[in-house]
This record gives sequence, C-alpha cells and structure tokens, in this order.
Amino acid sequence: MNREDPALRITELVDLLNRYAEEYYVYDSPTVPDAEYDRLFHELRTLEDQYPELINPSSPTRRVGGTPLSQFEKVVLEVPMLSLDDIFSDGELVQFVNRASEENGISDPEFSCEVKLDGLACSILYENGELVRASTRGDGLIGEDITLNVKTIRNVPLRLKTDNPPSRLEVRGEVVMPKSGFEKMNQEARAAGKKVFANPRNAAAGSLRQKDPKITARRPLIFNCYALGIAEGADLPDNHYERLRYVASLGIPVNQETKTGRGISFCREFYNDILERRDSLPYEIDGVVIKVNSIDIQESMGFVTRSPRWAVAYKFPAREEMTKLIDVSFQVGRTGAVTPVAVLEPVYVSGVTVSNATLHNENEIRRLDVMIGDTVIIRRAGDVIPQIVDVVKARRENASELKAVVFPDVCPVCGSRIERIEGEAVARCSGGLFCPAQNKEALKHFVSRGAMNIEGFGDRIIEELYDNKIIRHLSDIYKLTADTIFDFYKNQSRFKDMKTADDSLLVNKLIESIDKSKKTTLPRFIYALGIREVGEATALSLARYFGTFDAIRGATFDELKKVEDIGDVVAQHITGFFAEEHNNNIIEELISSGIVWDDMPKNEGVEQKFSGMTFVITGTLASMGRNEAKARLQELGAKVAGSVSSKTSGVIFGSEPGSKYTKAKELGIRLISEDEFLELIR
Ligand code: D41
Repeated sequence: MNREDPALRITELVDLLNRYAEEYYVYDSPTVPDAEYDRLFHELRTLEDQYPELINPSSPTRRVGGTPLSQFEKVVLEVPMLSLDDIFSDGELVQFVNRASEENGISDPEFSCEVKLDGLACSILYENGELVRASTRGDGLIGEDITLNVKTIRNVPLRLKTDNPPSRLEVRGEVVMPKSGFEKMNQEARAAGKKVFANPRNAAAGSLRQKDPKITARRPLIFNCYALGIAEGADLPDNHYERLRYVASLGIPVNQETKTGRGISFCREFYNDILERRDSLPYEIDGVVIKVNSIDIQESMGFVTRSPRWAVAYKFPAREEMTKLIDVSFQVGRTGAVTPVAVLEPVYVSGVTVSNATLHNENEIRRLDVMIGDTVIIRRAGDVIPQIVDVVKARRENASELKAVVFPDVCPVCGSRIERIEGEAVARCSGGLFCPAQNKEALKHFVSRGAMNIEGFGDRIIEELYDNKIIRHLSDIYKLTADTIFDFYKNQSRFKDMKTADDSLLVNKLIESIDKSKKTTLPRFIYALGIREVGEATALSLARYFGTFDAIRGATFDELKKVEDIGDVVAQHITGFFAEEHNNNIIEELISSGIVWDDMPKNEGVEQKFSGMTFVITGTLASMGRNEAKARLQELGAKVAGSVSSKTSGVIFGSEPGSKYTKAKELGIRLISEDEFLELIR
C-alpha cells in the first residue's frame, strides 16, 4: 500500500472504489462489506481535501452512484437525485449541527430525523395523480425505467388519493424488502436449491431489476418516501416534515419513525433510540438520516459535488466485516445434527469480537463454494449467530494456501456413522445417547430456562461434570449433593480456596435450585425431555390435550395426531421416544427423585374461548407483564405469536406499541387495547 505517497494512494483508492461500486450497483453483487467501502471512501475524501490538486476526475467522490444496466430503458432525471454524506461519530454530528446553526445565525435549527432504510433508492412520478413512471436512482442523473416493476409494489398507489392532484409530482424514496419476507423467500429458495440473497437490500435490488414484472410481483417489497423531486402545480409547505405529511395525505407511504425536534440532544436521542430498536424494526436500516427541516435554510446551505450540506447519514456500526476463514470444525447438537462451524481470524463486528460463525450445513458450504484460507464476509445481526454471507473470490491470490472443506463421515465426538436423509439438509450422528455430545446437549436443554429452569447450572459446569463422569443421564442431576460437587471442584485450581462445601455459596445455590426445580409443570417436564421437534408450544398442546403424563406416554400415533399442530413426523418422534426402554427408565428415576407437577384440565374436544385463535402482543401493558398476558391467553386456548401475519386474530397493544401495531393496521387486523383485553379475559 502506498501510505506515504498520496498521489499513488489516491489512484489506488479510485481504482478500487470504482471496481467495488460497479460490482455493487451494476451487478447487485458486492464483493466487500459496506464498512470496507465506506472506510476507503472516507480515506479518499480526506486525502482529496488535503491535496485538492491531486483530485482525479473519475474519482467516486466526483460522481453519484453507478452506471445504469443496459437492459432497462434509461430515464433522465429532471431534478438530479443527490446522495448523502456519511458520518460515523458523535464528533461529526456536532460538526454538522454546528454548521447548520452557525451558517444560518440561529442557535437551534429544527431537524427532521428519519431511519436510513437499507434498500434501493427510486423515484416515482405522478402526472395528474396517475403513476406514469418509476426509475432507479442510477448515477443520480440517469436512472433505469422500472415502471412496470414498481407498479407491482403493493403499498405504492397507482393513483393519488385526492380530487385535486398536482399536475406533476415526483416522490423519492427507498424500496426495501422486510426482514420477514426476506427470510421466507430465502428459505423457499434454499429448499428449492435456487439462488439465495445475501441480505434484504440485495434481495430488493435483485427483485426490482427483474425483466419479468410477474416475478417482482411475488416479492414482498415496500416503498417509503423520503423526499420530493419535481413538484408542479402543488402548493407545498415550507418545511421537509410537513411536505412528507402532505405526501402521506395523498396515500404515499412515509416511514412512521420520522420525527422533528431541535438541537443536538434531540438528534442524539433519536439516533440512540433507533439504534436500540434496530433489531425489532421489521426492515433493515443502516443508520439514521438527519435533515435541516426548513426549506429556506436548506436552500441557503446548498450542496457540494454530490450531496446536500443540509443533510447527513449518521451510520450505525457495521454488521458485516471481512476476515479470514482459518478452519472449519464440526459441532454435534442435542439431536445429533452435525453443524459446520467456521473458525475465523477474530474481527470486530457491531461491537463484538467474532471468532466463530455458523455454516449451517453441507449445502451451504457448497452454495458459498468456500474454502479454508478464503477471505469471507461475515455478518452479525442482533442476537443471531454470526454467519458467512459471501466469499471474496477476488482475494484468492494464492491457490496453494486454500484447502477444501471436508465434511466428516463419522461423528467427530463419538465416531458413530453420520447419516444423511434424502431431501434433508442436516447430517446426523447416529450415536444417539452413546454420543457424549448429544448427551451433554440433552443435559443443557433439560436445565434450561423454558425446561426445568435450574438456575446456576451453566454449560461449563455441565461439561465438566459430564466429562468427569459425575453426571451421565438426566436423572443423575437429582442425585447430586453439595459434597459430590464440592469434592470434585476442590481439586480444581480455580476453587482451591474453598475448604468445605459450606464455604461455597455457588455450590449451595446450585443444589438449592436443583431442589427447587422439582416442583414444575407438566408442559415444562415434557419439553425438558428433549423429544425431537417437541418445542415449548407442542409440549403445551400435549399437556392440554391429554391432561396427564401417563396419557401422553401411552398415546398412540393416531391419538397424537388429533392434537393441534402435531403431524406424522412429530407423532412418530413422540411414540419413538416412549418406546425406548432406556428413556422410560430415566423418566421413572426422575419421578422417584421427587419431580412433581399438577395435572392439567383436559381440553380434549372442548372448545375454549380462544381455540384456534392467534394473538400478538406489542408495547407495554400497565396491568401485567407480557409473560402473564401470554399465559392468560394460552389458558383460554389461544396461541401467542411473535409476529403479525394475515393469520393473526388480533393484536393486543400497550403503551408505546412497536411496528407490529402498524403492520396490523396495514393488514386490517383487529387492534385490542389493554382495557378491551382485560374485558376479554375476564
Ligand atoms: O432512508 C434512506 N435510505 C434515505 C435516503 C432517507 N431517509 N433520506 C434520504 N434523503 C436524501 C436527500 C437528502 C438527498 C433527499 C436518502 C437519500 N437522499 C439517498 N438515498 C440514496 C442516495 C441518497
């Protein structure tokens, strides 16, 4: 790298950035994470500020966006579509706010703050109220005609909702694919062996650039307006926020999170609030956009080459970074599923150092065509396990350093054969309870929160007690005494200060919580057994339907299938589980060690008030916690789901409801206030 010679470094950066931009804009297939692009862009801009004489006319800082794809008709944008300058720190925010304040001689200008949707920018033109043309942003001056595709987006009105439309009105905004639709589409694509998209933005871009609008029509896209272009014959308000409200009154969707306020503290609060809620929003965002609200002040601030001086994109920490794949290890789960895990050169992603990522299964390794030694793009979003989303093939310089990933034929833990079932992506260790990995996972599941809920029984303790043969089966947990654990741990260096079992608060606490867990509920106990495909919801259905443990254990395949949500596969897993003598022995031991629960009132065939209904809860309820509300609904036969769909019977909302409220409204689903809810469950 030419860190010393600015002229050479500038040339290098221009070439690199232009190549990345082409891959991103023209081919919808970026080869480097956005964060890398942003960093290089930032470096180039800083160098150009320092050495203006070295500015290259083909520098990406002189241009906006990319070249349009030739397969679509070109559209000349009468009013150019500018881009946004990025900022990454509070210091830069302070500079921006000061610039806005000082230049205009007012101390506290008003701002409009918006989420920065991560999709594809586009322009939609209405003439006399009719949608006549839609185009991508292209290079900001010339875009591609995607009218037919945009017309298939369900929340884009084909005609404005007014009797008195402006003669010409161009709305600009972002087309995005909501996370839920993206997941579903990728799942279907994966199952069908088709191309999956790396993220919702690529999926949105790919969907809009379909030659066949019928394909676009099947993609779950939405549009949100964030600015106006051409406006003729319209009497527009004098600030940005009111203009968006005007547009919304014409039936054009505008993002609900948009807020106005004054001063830097308002901008900071907006940024922090959205950052905190980032994962619970139904679409991907990569920051917030802060705009000076007054159109007069906007005009007096003007713009530089590519972007207005009155607006900035304050970006969130990146969720995608580049690193190296050092190795692939194979993990065996509770059900024997063998999962390939990427061992990575540690890299900092959205606030956390990541050194492992999941590779899902063998198909995924093949799809990515990833090799050990490759440079990969990893993504960490929310609480989910980091994933490898792409391989940077361009960085495969030295083929001799690459090694193929070999999927094992035998379990790496117990040596049993690995089974692959036709049509199933997962490979499984056939060792069952002979496999220590499966056994340990079964133990971890048994003590987990939704199961027996034994506090203080962490993964590490389970591993250590298991590896030292102190516990083997689920039933051994209730045979543990403070002395057994203490005797084991006092020989371990990290507990060497303990003299007697009584000295160790931790050991005593653990024994106490083991004891406490003996009083449980029927659904918890069933779930804790770890029967394949029997999650918390199925365990609850079983408990409700059959009322007693013995009735469940004795149920036939046909009887099980009468329970809601239980099909052939699950029924098979349940009968199979109880047919194993080994499992029954452990169950008997568990029960004789004192595990108790109350039987449930049977609801076999009895219609309950909310049977067959599904509710969603959003916001904060004043009268009870969410878990209690959920339990009350379930007692009455309802199901409680985490997200709103067309199948939702109603959405119960408390104060500060989230996006689920908006979504329910959009879908015309019944909205139930807390008072109504209390009335319903009385
Ligand atoms: O949500 C967005 N991605 C977003 C993009 C937004 N909320 N506001 C934006 N405002 C502008 C200006 C200020 C230039 C009208 C933008 C963009 N531009 C933009 N998106 C892509 C390039 C520029």
